[in-house]
Amino acid sequence: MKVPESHPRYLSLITRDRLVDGWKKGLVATQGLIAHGRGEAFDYLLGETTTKEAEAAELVASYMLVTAKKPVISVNGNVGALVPDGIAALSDLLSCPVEVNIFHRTEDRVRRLAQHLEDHGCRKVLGEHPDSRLEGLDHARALCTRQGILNSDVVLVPLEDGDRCQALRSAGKKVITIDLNPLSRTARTANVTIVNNLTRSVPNLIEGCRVAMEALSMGRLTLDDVEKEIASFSNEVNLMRVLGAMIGRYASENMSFE
Ligand code: PTJ
Repeated sequence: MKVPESHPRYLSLITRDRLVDGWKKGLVATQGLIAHGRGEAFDYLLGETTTKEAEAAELVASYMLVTAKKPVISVNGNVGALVPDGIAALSDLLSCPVEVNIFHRTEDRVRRLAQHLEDHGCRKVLGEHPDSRLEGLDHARALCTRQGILNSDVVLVPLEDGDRCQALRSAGKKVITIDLNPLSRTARTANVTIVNNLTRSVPNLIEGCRVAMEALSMGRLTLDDVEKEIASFSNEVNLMRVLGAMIGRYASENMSFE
């Protein structure tokens, strides 16, 4: 069935189709479809929009990414299926590798995801031949590469697992995550949590990094400004505000179902 563009839930429906398509191609884990449903529920509460709290987190995340020495983008099945072009554009801008790192690991899916990312323009895709492990994890997401995640300083991990987020932090990395659930362990463990749909957030990050890089090179922004902005961001406070915004939208006396 082709979803008509006039359908009020067009965007949501084609996003589902893209994920199902990714599942049929062996990119997305079956469990990824369930995870997406949970994300959709939180997105509904957010009003399916980029909130000002998400914008604040995206700005700080962009600053962290453009000033990182060895940034890396970790990609799982859902991310690869939903935003491959965005991941390619962001990694290009940052000149950083992309590392396939999946929870429900099969070598076949890793290979398919790596090929899919390359087909969408990612120049350096790691993860097919892991040569190290993150300490403190007993599952496949521990597998990583020296060229990528192991020696990185800043890791962007959309749709992370809480325990790997903790393992990355324990290994001294700065972790940026994109997660629609502000209550998840990942959201509370990361240095910066962007509570937004990754389909909206990845384009925002590309623009945020582009603007920050240009401002830094033109001298309109200094490294000092960037460091101050990063240091003044509190993930905990931002998450509380997101929760407030979710509840406030529905608790308001002016609530309407338009
Ligand atoms: O490809 P694999 O094997 O690595 O598996 C990927 C999944 C997503 C299945 C795996 O990482 C997993 O089980 O994730 P969780 O623990 O279910 O967490 C997924 C989180 O992502 C939940 O908090 C969802 O709310 C959130 N989420 C789902 N879709 C989106 C999202 N956040 C942002 N944008 C989305 N589109």
